[in-house]
Amino acid sequence: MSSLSTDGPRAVAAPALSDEVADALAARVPVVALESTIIAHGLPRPRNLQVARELEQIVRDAGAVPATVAVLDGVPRVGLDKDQVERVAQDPSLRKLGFRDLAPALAAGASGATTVSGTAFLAARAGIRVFGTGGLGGVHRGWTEVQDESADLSLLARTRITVVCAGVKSILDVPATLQRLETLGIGVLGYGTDRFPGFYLTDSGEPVDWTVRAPDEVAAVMAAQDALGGHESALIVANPVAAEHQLDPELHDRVLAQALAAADREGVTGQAITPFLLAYLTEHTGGASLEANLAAVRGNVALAGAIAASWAERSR
Ligand code: PSU
Ligand code: MN
Repeated sequence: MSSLSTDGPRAVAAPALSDEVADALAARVPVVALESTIIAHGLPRPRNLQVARELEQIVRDAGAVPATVAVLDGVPRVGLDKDQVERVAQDPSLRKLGFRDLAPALAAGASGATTVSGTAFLAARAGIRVFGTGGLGGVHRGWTEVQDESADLSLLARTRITVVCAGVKSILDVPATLQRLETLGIGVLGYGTDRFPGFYLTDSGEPVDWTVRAPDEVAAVMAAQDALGGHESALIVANPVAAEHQLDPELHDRVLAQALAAADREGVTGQAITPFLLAYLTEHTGGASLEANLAAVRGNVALAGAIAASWAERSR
């Protein structure tokens, strides 16, 4: 039985590492953490399983070991085997677990996919420094009424991990999210750009203060973070989707306005809002938003592999 008993305090529930990930970390082979919420709740079935496998392969092709993170039957796992990846993609009962959901899920023996906040926490606990994903969560539009800000931001303010993403999801209030990243002290680097990427779009319309152009430059910033010491904040590497793969900006703006109106009408809130909006866009752009999302994630995961390789090289 994997659920925690009530017979007093226990040792720390360290995440269970797959053999491959444990060996890689011990040998200082580069490792890249991957989240599972994008697989379980962010992409349509059955394409999501194919994507889960493809992302792991992209990490391997970049010379790193993939570590997909999830909680299965109350066990936090870093590195999944073939059957476990299938379960994440196919089991409709999997919950969506942010950082704060991890403890209740462990205690209940529950299973769930981890968001950026859940994944970043578990990956950092396992000793993994680089994480590749699609777009971060952030401040939702209409914040003044509902105060919906993703737990991704506050968790990244206190977790030493480098997250490669295509900015924050464009369904959000992007300028407000950038303000929060500044307030929280989370570093943001534009990769090959001085514009903050817009997830489905190459450019969110907002600038970014720091630009890097190679994986080594990112690794140098990571080393400087550690040399400075202080509180353990993350580093965000904002990597734009290639212009030829972005969603047509006019289509994006039009369908997003409809999606936000539909969410409002149907009263969708809380954890359900992000999956609802992503699915609405996929459906009403005839799959074009999905392709842009996948192009962004592929690019991020490949770059995460290259950064993990530079980082491993540096720490040899
Ligand atoms: N990136 C994607 N698709 C996704 C997500 C990111 O391309 O589905 C997920 C991440 O797991 C992120 C979550 O942490 O959406 C944010 O959800 P919320 O807004 O409920 O915190
Ligand atoms: Mn939320």
